[in-house]
Amino acid sequence: MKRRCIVHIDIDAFFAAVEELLDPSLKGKPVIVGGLPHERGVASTASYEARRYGVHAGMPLRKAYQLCPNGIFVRGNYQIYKTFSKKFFRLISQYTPDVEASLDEAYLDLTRCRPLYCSFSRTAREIKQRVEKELGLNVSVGVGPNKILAKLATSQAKPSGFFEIRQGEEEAFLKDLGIECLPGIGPKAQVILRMLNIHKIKDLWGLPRASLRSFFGLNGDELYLQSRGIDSRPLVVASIPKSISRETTFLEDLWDRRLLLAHLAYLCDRLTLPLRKGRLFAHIIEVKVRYSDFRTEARRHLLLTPLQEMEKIYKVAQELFLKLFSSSRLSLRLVGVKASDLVRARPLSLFEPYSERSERLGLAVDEVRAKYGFGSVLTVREKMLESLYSFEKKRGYVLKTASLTK
Ligand code: DCP
Ligand code: CA
Repeated sequence: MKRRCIVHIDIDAFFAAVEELLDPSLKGKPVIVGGLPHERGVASTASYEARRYGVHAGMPLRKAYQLCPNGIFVRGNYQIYKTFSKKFFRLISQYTPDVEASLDEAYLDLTRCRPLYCSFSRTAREIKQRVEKELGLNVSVGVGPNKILAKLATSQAKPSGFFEIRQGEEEAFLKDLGIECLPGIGPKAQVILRMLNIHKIKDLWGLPRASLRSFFGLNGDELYLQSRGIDSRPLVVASIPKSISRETTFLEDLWDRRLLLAHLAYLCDRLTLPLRKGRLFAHIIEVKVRYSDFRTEARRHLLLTPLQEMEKIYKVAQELFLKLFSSSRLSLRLVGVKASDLVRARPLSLFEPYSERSERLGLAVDEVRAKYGFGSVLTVREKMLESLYSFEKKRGYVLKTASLTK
């Protein structure tokens, strides 16, 4: 099988590093996040300076205070950490669609993107530099042919370093690492193995697979492979939703075509927000209406080139809507729009000139809205809703039943 290129990237002392970024006077000091010294509870993390005193995540705050009375204790703010985490994910996702991420660490599989990069090492280093520059946080990066080796490489790189395991170096890298480095070895397994005089990974190589299985059951098999740096697990990539839809029931049945289209435009606008966020494009746009007699009808359009842009999706939706609306003499109770058959990347069209303009426009609008609220950028058509709904700068128009389904 072709050697894979997995990059593992982990933010150093994440919560503490964010606190230092927010308050630079904390830089270089022992920072402990999770609560004040006299409070119940445990430390979420500690800066590397505080770790020198023996403080670590999960330690009761009182104990942390005993070890490090000069420490700066902060309660922390999860919402802020989450914002950094999202930015982190966005940035690294630019390098490959194959990303498995949790709060402050991620695996990137660059294998499929080989044609894009002349050197995986150089790209991995570039990712590290960009994250550090754009987030303002130090990260450690490990590169290897699978998840376990990449992660072990990162632990060698900590803090703030870069470590790559090249082809043929696996054995030399593993042999002198302590057995506690392997994720499959918890405290209990450590006790058993140490009794057998097994302390380093190379000591494990002498044990037959059957013995490991007799000690640890199925985990024994796992250990056998892990200790040899063998790991064929694929990345667990965030799944793509089946569809995203937005619909609303009107305050009272509506007949005015211009107002109906204003609703439709607004729903399309709300719909494209999660599309851009998830870097998704829709192959199918569907419009649904419910007439005043409660009959519901829908029409869909299959697109050859999947769409993400608000103006283009609205155009399709408007056409579908008008077909439904003009075929009935009834007023409407509800209108909705749905995007489905979602894909992560848009194939380039042979017949249209390639342009990122409209995508960039969408992202720019998102940025303004992130700063000034959803209602800060609206089209003239959407603004017609002013006559019906209350308006909040942060959320935009407050529809009666702005339902959200994914
Ligand atoms: N965390 C927590 N409780 C724990 C462990 C971690 O709340 N018991 C939070 C705080 C950490 C964040 O998760 O900042 C990331 O966890 P890590 O294990 O990656 O630890 P750090 O990023 O703090 O340090 P480092 O990765 O440099 O060792
Ligand atoms: Ca971390």
